[in-house]
Amino acid sequence: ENNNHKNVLPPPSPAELTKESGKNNQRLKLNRSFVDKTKSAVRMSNDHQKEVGLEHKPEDELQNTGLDDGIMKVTPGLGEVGRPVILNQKEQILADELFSSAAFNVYISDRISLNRSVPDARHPLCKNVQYENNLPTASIVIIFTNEMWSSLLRTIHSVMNRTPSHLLHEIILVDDLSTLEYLKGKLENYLKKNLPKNKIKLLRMKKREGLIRARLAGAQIATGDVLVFLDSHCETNFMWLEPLLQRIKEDRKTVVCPIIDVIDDKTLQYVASNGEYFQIGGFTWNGHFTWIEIPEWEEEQRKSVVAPTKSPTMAGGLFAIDRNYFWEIGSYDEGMDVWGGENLEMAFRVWMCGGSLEIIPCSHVGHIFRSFHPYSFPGNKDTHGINTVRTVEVWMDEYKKYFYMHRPDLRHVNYGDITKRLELRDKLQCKDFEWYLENIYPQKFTFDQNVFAFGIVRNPVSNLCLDNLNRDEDKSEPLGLHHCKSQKGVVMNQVFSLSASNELRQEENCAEVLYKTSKYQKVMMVKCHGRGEGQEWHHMRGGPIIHRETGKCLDVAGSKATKDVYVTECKGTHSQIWWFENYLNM
Ligand code: UD2
Ligand code: MN
Repeated sequence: ENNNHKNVLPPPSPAELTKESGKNNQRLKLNRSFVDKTKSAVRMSNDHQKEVGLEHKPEDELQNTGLDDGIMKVTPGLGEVGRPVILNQKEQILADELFSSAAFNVYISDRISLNRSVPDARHPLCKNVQYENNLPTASIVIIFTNEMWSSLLRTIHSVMNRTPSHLLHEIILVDDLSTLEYLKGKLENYLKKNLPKNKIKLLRMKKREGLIRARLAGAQIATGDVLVFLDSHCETNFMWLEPLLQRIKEDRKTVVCPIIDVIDDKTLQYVASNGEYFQIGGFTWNGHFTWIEIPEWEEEQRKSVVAPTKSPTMAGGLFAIDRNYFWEIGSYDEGMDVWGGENLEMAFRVWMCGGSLEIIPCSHVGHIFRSFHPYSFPGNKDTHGINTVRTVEVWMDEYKKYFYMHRPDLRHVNYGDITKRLELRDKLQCKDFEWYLENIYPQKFTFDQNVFAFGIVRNPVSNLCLDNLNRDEDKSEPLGLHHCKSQKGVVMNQVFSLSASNELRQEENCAEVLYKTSKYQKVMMVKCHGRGEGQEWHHMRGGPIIHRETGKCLDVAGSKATKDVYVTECKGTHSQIWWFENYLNM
């Protein structure tokens, strides 16, 4: 697995956030086990069959229906109101075998009605919001490559079931060269037979174009007022479309996103929170999308918890945009292949060129977040990386150096021709990236801004440097030591800052002493909380790095390369001396 090729993770639910970490904290790493798999689950075991009116199936028949053949095997009642489905042991084995073809539990998906109901995921206040009668109409563009039959059709049916027909101009399906047999003739027939002809268009790509060019092709044939893009494994919620259209009617230069609810990849549970807590989009300097908290000033500015909320970036899959504005603002970069990076590109472009990007809390759409890609990447290219190079080269100005710091492997990659995109930026007279950071994402941490010191952090005697040892930055992991790397700028694991608020930090993670009892205390890298406390460190050029709360010093003694680092009693020994690569006068 390519470590740089991370999938977009689902936003956290409140249940995932511990009480302590509270609202100020960054999200914890996704923990799929937070879903209570037993509560209100409809079980597919024999003793629960009466409950859902399921007739007994002999074992050998079950064996035969394991295959994903694009045939629905619906059990009435299963998964209704978005409830999780729990399989018995035998079925779980069949389901596990199918899992890799879809990256979600397609065995269960095939057994849930295409018209299943979902829980109302909206904040109660949304029920009082009034929408105008004459809203603009929508062209819903759904792109897919080898999507499973049941998830694709459930997406389409959920749109049909929960969208007022006068607002639904059309659904445009774009098949990005699927090879699954049932997505060919059978799909055409199904649509003809079961869906209103005048509302459905099906477009087939002649070669594998990737999601960016597939969306462009769909947008080209659309004729509604607004374009709405959806992934091919979604379920729309109550009144999902009206709030999006309303906002675009008020301001045609706003690109709007629903809150994306989690449809659990293992149980197909539609996870509905109380609608109050959600996060907005950010990015990391290594070029990935990430969920961030709503900053205080935005909470104040938006007046109500259900009012449109400005977001620096978006996840990418689910959004609505005025159709003419989509083309005016530069649609997509058609030089981007397969998957990844187009969402940050569009977010930077929209903000920098005079538009805005918002999450509309009263609009909810569920999405199956998958932990790997079930489809191929032609040529095995890191398309996320290369697409992101195109993005940083066009939009990030001198800030691209931070990206390359993390991705030295992409410094000399062939990313194709970007002249047209640079011309676009010029033509639209867009603002620069510094403006974007200052005005749209001022909370974004930059290594060398508002810091006392930054760069690699060396203990001269041992020639060991602080190093995150490539550990998972989304989890709390110990801080480590490694031989100092000599090459400047290609040492992302060893770049730290001593921030103006006295944090020893890397991107969104701060060093903290968590176990305050033992003699050698480990230092953990955890999400920065900005409150000082256990995350406050003091340091002067060439002196010790002192943890304020415990009064102890970072020490290489008792440790060695590629091992964790500790704090010990401050003794003024050589093992407690540190130099940052750069000190700034502040
Ligand atoms: C997220 C977005 C996705 C896209 C991506 C970054 C959400 C919920 N999803 O990843 O829309 O912005 O980040 O690029 O925000 N597809 C094709 N051709 C391809 C590859 C994919 O048509 O070559 C389709 C695929 O069938 C799916 C959609 O594109 O309907 C998005 O792909 P994904 O679901 O694998 O992406 P996801 O949700 O991990
Ligand atoms: Mn998706």
